Amino acid sequence: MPDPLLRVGPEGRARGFNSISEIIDLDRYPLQDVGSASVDALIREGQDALKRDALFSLRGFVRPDAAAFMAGEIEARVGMSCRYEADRTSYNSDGNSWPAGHPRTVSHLSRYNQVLNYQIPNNSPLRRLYCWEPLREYMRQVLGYGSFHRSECPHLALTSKVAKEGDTDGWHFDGNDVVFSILLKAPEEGGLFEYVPHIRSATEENYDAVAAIFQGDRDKVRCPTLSVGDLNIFQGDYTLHRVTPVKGARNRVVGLLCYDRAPGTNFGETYIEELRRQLPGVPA
Ligand SMILES: O=C(O)CCC(=O)C(=O)O
Ligand SMILES: [Fe+2]
Repeated sequence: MPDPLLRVGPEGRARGFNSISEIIDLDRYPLQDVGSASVDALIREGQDALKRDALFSLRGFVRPDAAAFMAGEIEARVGMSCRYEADRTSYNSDGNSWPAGHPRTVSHLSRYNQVLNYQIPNNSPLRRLYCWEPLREYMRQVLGYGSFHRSECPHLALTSKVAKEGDTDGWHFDGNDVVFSILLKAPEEGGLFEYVPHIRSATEENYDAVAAIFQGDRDKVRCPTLSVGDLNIFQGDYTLHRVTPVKGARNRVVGLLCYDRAPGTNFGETYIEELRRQLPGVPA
């Protein structure tokens, strides 16, 4: 029986999606033409969107058949992936203890499967996209960073979260500089990405506003309509965000691509240890 996890044809070549133009809609996003008028216009568009909305979506970035293929490749790996289920706070620990009720102590349920970087094949079109230099260079210019690197975390640089009925990602800030997400498969209902733009900054935590969100204040909560194939970029360390519970039989599958300004970054061991404890076959 053919191994569903392998996609190498008899001639030894990967089947399908071998060129970046089969994966990304380069007619709409010719990012390889660095310095061209069309890429310059796309850079300005991204900068305006980030300033205005703290989120920038490249609509239809991944071609629909490539997105469906990527989702299939990920879903074939759910059985070997980590099942994460925990109440967790929205913040990484700052080493202080905070009084009960403070936003730093409030926890939210997160539950999903996560396929880790090293479980995604080298020839996966999702990885080809992640490793495509013009995308990194384009986003570096959009963000205005002098340096901008793919994360080198063996576990978390490139991952995919699979959320089935009832799964959700609670309110949180990310622990790294920038995440791109690509919706690879949409659920029937729910599984919506919600965020509060720029609720904190490097100098202002704005705890009162965060506490209000936790108490149900919806005033500043945004819920963009995301479609399969859209690539979204947001600065998740300043933008509180979550994914609402998935409803219905179809999974939500999202690709997550991590970047940092400093080269050679890894994620903190705490989350990785939690993940590893929930990986099938890993001793406790
Ligand atoms: O699934 C998403 O759309 C966002 C996931 C997320 O926020 C995260 O993995 O940190
Ligand atoms: Fe996040």
